Amino acid sequence: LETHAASAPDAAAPAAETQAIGEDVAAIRDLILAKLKYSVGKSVTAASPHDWFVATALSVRDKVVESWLSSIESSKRTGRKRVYYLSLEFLIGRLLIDALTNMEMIDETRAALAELGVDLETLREVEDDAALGNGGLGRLAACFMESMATLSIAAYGYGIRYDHGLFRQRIKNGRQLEYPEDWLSFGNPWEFQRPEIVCPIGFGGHIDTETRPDGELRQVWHPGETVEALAYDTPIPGWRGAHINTLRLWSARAVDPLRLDQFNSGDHIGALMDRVRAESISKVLYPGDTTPAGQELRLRQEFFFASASLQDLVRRHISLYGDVRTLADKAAIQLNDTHPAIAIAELMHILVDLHDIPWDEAWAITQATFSYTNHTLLPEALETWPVPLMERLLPRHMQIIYLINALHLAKVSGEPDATGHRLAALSLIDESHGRRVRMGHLAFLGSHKVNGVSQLHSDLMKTTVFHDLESIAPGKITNKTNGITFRRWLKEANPALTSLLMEVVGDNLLDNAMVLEKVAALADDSSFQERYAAIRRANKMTLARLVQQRIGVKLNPDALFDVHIKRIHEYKRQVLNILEAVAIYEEIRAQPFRDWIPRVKIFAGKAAASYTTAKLIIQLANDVGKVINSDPALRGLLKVVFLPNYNVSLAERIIPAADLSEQISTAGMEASGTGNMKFALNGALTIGTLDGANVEIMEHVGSPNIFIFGLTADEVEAKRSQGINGQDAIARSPKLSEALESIASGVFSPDEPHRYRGLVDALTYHDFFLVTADFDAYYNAQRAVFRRWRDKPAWWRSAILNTAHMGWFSSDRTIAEYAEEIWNVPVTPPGRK
Ligand code: B1N
Repeated sequence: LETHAASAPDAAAPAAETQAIGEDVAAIRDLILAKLKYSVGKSVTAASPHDWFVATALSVRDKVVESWLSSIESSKRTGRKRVYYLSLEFLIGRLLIDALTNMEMIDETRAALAELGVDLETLREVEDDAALGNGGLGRLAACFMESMATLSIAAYGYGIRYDHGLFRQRIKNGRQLEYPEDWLSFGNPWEFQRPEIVCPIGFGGHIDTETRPDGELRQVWHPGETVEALAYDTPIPGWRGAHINTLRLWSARAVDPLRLDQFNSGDHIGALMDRVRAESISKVLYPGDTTPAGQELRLRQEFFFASASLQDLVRRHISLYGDVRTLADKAAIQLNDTHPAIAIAELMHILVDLHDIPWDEAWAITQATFSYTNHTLLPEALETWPVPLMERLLPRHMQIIYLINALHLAKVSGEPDATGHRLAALSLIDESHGRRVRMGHLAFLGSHKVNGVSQLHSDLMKTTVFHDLESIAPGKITNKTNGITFRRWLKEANPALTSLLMEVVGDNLLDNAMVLEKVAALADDSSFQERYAAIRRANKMTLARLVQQRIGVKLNPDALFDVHIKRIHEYKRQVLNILEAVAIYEEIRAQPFRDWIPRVKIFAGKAAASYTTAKLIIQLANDVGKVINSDPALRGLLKVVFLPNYNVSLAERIIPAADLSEQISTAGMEASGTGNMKFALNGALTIGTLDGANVEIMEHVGSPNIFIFGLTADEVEAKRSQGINGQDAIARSPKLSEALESIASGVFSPDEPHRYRGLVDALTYHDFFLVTADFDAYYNAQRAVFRRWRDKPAWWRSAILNTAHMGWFSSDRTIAEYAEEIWNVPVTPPGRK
């Protein structure tokens, strides 16, 4: 008896826990069944996987909503300062696994579904990606939303609820075809329509001048056209579900659903014209902007969501605090690039025209409220709008911009170095090719802080586009190196690796990523290396199955998986990688029995529909793959695959299976990169240039554990100033000239031998991205990769050290820096609430 009593607490504890989990599982199972029946309207026997997905999503959503309402209530009660993240893009991906993970319900839900004979992995796959973004900028916004919730910041994301997200890519005969994406066709279980939250958005019209009771003049804008912005809210749970924020996306609709008189008089289509025109604003992500109509639609999108968001947050502020003049104390607005920069003029319009705040005071409030993140220095991506278009679409905002500019230029024109050249560089209006409004300048002037997204990029901002503005506002530019959420990019994408790491560092890994450093001590431990390598092997098997299913190519899971996945762009230099593949192909054919390392080159990525060269690069990758993959002389030693329709979900599959991460942009051109961080965290070694955040990744993982090659940003600038002809570099490199020659002569395009003539000519005579200049350095870096790969303990040591030293790249760290240095809001780390 005594023995029994003494041992009882130990023995009883796990039993009680198991029982609690058992109860949870039963409760979750019953809730899913109730959702299936009463919300989906299906019986167990008739339910499709999609029905089960909706029932499961609704059941976890109940828990999310519970916590969401208390988060909102608590922010209200405590009078906390709110952060508003304005972004034209949120590249969210799927939400089921994310919500289950952050609500810490995943194991119980998997078990509950298993009791019902349903596999959670199947449900995961039927969810459509929310692809409301193009690439890194939109994915960053999604990672930031998750980290802001995790750190209990009272934050709102504001954007557009596009009916159609990023196009679906199909590859036909090696060529990219674009199809509309239709993520809402089966409904969206995560969102709540808010029919009561509707903001009128004006366009065009005219301005009257009125005299106020106090004798001052007031400008009154009478828009010629009004559309409505309708709110849809999606709750965003942070890690452990302790705090939940709102992503509010606006959908456009006409004030009147149709012109009834016109309809009844027989003009059924004409009666709907206004509606079609209004709704086109939130129809598609990134409407083609090669035509004036396309450009105008893009500007309408930008103003539509900026104005709706500003009206909404000002209304909230006034209802809570009664006085718009305290806005900056209670609200921080972050502009995700210049796409929402018109919000600066909109806030001035609200303060000055609608609330009678004197101009100078309004400008001080505006600057104290806004901050701006720049994401690119590429001249073609710096937004400018033709003055005539702005005057027609937003006449009052154009007036405001002119006044901001006049006061700004008046301030600097008194300075001794105020030459015409300098004033032209500082002006909000670019006069060099037709008069255009520089949105970057507007965002800079209207903000108290401006940041770049990696140290190198922030430094370059000061010497290039913002050189002159920085000189009149020293210290305004700061750096906030990007980060990624480890909940999605470690735990959800690579659960096996996460479990292994937690065995070492403890189960607070996702609360404080810096504990990963503890893993470094095991980098040389052979049994740890074996377990780490076995997880990679399993992930590669899974990916190989997916590749076989999707494109019918069989991959050897023991080959080195060399992965290049991102948007297709000349500066990202997919061509450099393809050229190396061609060079290796020629070598293996020439010397088939050297001890080649089996290798798979994996490409994925979308090209903008109007970007002809990028589409040709996709075709080249596919053409090269077709020839290489079917050449028996290679005996499977080299494969080149292009996986269609790259998106967040595909990235979650590919990254945990990668051995080598390609980050090979021309130095100085990739602002940061965030894919680079996802790979290194999951233990792929990077082959890369000293560009963007690669520089900081090298500093963290250690230069022996990353393969850096090529010209630096300074060298790129120097080289370009001497000319960008590639002939010398080609002449010096037999491997490069041979590879270019075979591509140009049609070895990979026998059906159209001259298909790549133009591409090769451009590299030869006008190589702006310095592919030819960097080729030999890249080729040699790839040989260094092979040497490491042959030495397996050395390879796994480097891989483990990459994982161990990537904690700093958590978006929790990035967001904590924004909170402290830009927003002035407190953060509460998870795990100690
Ligand atoms: O933003 C990412 C960075 O990691 C990437 O290096 C950077 O290229 C990317 C116009 C953009 N910069 N600019 C854009 C997106 C859409 C658009 O219409 C520009 N995207 C980036 C996150 O900082």
